[in-house]
Amino acid sequence: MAQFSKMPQIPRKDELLSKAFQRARKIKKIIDKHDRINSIREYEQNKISTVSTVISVTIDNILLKTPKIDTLDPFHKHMVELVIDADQFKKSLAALKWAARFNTGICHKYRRRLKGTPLKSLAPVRKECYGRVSSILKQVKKDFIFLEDSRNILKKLPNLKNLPTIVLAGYPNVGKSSLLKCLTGAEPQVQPYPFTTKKILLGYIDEKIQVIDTPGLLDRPLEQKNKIEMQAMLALKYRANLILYLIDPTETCGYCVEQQKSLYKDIRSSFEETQILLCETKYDLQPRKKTPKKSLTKDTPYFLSSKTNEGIDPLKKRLLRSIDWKTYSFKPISFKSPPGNK
Ligand SMILES: Nc1nc2c(ncn2[C@@H]2O[C@H](COP(=O)(O)OP(=O)(O)OP(=O)(O)O)[C@@H](O)[C@H]2O)c(=O)[nH]1
Ligand SMILES: [Mg+2]
Repeated sequence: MAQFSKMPQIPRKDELLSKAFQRARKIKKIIDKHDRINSIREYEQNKISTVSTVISVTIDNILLKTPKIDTLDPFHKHMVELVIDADQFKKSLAALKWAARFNTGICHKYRRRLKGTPLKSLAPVRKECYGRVSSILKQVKKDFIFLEDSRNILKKLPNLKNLPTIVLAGYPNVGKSSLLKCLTGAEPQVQPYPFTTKKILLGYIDEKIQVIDTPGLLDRPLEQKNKIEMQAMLALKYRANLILYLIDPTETCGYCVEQQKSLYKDIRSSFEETQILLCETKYDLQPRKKTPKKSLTKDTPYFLSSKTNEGIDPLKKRLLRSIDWKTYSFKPISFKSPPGNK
């Protein structure tokens, strides 16, 4: 997701500490022969300042470049909540903020303490400060790890464009990803088993239409849908200007037509406002008869084959012709008999 791709890599707490201590080690020890104690004092104070600065700059940069989940648009916000523990994410950011502030305060205190410290105790006092800094970061060790793990998940979320958008939906294994490939040239993973697609994938028709391929849905209530299916539901709810509902009449997907029709009915009633086109997939596997092919439902479908490309170009042309650039959506696409792709 674009918003999270700018989030900087989150170091482990030990990485951050060694970076800070290493930077401090590089400070040159310049001793003024006439004022030995003060020059050493200044040297130790500089070391503390450097450690404090490295830690607070690193953490401030993380806080600045991490998007606020609550200000994301509803689709992205829900997607984030689906893939990571958003509450923990906020708590971990707050913990880092606390650590940075506390750390600055401690370092400030020790720098002042050095002012009244005798020569032989200067280095030990500075080391004591290092110990305090380490123990503060130790308290947020898990937060560094959690944030980095989350960043790695969030940066993989898709970058959606602001284009008229079609969402492909249907049971697992019905041919959604194959259709995405045919329509857009995208290279999704296609496998002969269900639940191949585990996250939403994108492709573009002539750079004018965005097509979202979703994980397979099962015909079951929303509360029972798993996190992978929920990504498909979010795409349908928030991003679909048009839904292509795919039915596999050959049942080679492993699900019977009745189940697929029942999900179709569900999707129609859940997304009443959205235009839905029915597509029957794997047309190459269907027995050819001389009489026009009969539809499985009362709605007239497009008959498509991603293997032989039958029906793909007419569908593409129809979609491109139907773009309504005023609303960034699609004009109503009506089917006139006889059913087919002409
Ligand atoms: N013969 C034939 N096979 C197809 C066609 N479309 C897809 N398939 C096959 O059906 C299987 C599933 O295809 P996918 O495109 O991965 O299906 P999917 O709906 O994306 O599946 P999930 O991601 O698991 O939900 C693969 O073995 C494809 O090769 C088609 O038009 N004709
Ligand atoms: Mg797929």
